Amino acid sequence: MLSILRKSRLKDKELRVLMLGLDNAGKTTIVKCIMKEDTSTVSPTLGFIIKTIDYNGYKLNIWDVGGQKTLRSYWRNYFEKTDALIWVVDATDRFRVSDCAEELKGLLGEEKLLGASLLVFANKTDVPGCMTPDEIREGLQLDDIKSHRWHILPCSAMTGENLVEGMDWVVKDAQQRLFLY
Ligand SMILES: Nc1nc2c(ncn2[C@@H]2O[C@H](COP(=O)(O)OP(=O)(O)O)[C@@H](O)[C@H]2O)c(=O)[nH]1
Ligand SMILES: [Mg+2]
Repeated sequence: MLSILRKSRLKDKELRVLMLGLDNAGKTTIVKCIMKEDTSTVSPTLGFIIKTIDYNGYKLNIWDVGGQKTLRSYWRNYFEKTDALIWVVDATDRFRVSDCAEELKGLLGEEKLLGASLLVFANKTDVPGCMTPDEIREGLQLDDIKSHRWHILPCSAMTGENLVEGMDWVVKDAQQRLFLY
């Protein structure tokens, strides 16, 4: 039943993308950069923002949800019908890697997210000395993930590096699943 629902939504070329990560990772800035909006005035997201991006004929409904510790318990209200989860990591934040790994692990154990593919954005790679994608891959133990298809990309919401490539992967992965069902 779920796969039929998915299929019809894919036919409509609409994808629901959930953007999550710890606070300050750069989620809102990434969305703004993709939308070609001014990225110099971003304030912490207290609730959620939905932005619709037209990408290659697909409508990506991107849900940008606040990541502060007090807000994380509300994340589950947004899980329903998620096609892709974009997990944004602040590559300069070495102190919160384990916190970040823990939160991601919790999400991947959520039943409602089982059908979603996972894109990990290692953001802020414009900052010298930040963690490499390999370090983040290790820190988040991505190689242990068996429940979801995943992909990691270094990116920057300041330069725009790899943001389009990330959306590309999300759409291609969803397309592939359409053929698998
Ligand atoms: N240098 C750098 N700073 C960034 C980047 N992305 C976001 N930031 C900054 O990180 C801070 C948090 O960004 P924000 O989008 O509010 O994070 P969110 O809490 O995940 O939505 C802001 O001061 C942004 O300007 C990036 O790619 N490079
Ligand atoms: Mg935000």
